[in-house]
Amino acid sequence: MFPPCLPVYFFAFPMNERSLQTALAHLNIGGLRYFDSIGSTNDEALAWAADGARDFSIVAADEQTRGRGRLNRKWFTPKGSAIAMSLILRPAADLRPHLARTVGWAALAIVKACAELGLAARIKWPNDILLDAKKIAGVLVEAVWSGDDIDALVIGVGINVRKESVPPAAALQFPAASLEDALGKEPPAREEFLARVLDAFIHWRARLRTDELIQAWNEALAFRGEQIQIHAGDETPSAGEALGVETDGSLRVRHADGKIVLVRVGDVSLRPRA
Ligand code: BT5
Repeated sequence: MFPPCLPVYFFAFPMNERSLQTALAHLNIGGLRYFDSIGSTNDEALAWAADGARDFSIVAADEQTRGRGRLNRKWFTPKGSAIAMSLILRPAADLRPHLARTVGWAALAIVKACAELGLAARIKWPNDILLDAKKIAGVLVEAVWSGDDIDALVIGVGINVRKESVPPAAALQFPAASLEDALGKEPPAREEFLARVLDAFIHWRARLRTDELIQAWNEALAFRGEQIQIHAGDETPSAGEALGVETDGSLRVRHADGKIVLVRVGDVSLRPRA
């Protein structure tokens, strides 16, 4: 009887350190730090990584008070409703030439976990995960450097699970939703979904160097073959057709004059063109 009862256990109790440990027990994680409330799990993970955290160590929190997106944009993680997780990786030498693919790897892990719930998620290049054209998750990759070498990577993942996690529209540049919205019913417990995401991280880690990863990234790419606007920092937005992802994770775009450019993973964001 025990295994069939497990999801009921998860539904009946809010996430806490114990329930998270139980959900992740089958994974070979390096370590786990759980917080009821924290500023940013990425900040904690960066400090822990600099202090010697082992590969595949995890920082997770029920609530973030200073959650960050790229360029220090605010990321909302209200308590009791979302996943805020940072994964620490110590990339082996054979993965180092492929680290530009990290954001795609993380996005594909979330896409796979959504597919297991019957949801077809799309990746708004480079770091947003969409369901029904609304953002349900974001990824923030940061590095700990040792001289010119990357010592550790911190992959921050924020996922809106319950409706209450979705910020007010006025705070957003792009529409947002939650797994609960997309499913139209009670979503899985957060620790259960996080375990699926981490399983999927392991699945794709073994394939980080392969063409299969780039192919899957292209298949999940939102706005492929469509006209998009590219916003890079303060520069005037440029426009073009999104052609696909290159082997180094950059986006191939065809401008109106036929010129093809590669947009590198950086502080850029995409919007569909009205
Ligand atoms: C991201 O940045 O999408 C990366 C978000 C990463 C968050 C995780 S949570 C765990 C870890 N700890 C952290 O402190 N961060 C990571 P970006 O592409 O820059 O998008 C940021 C924008 O998304 C904001 O400016 C808002 O418009 C929007 N946004 C904020 N919170 C949101 C939410 N909960 N759902 C959907 N959109 C949101």
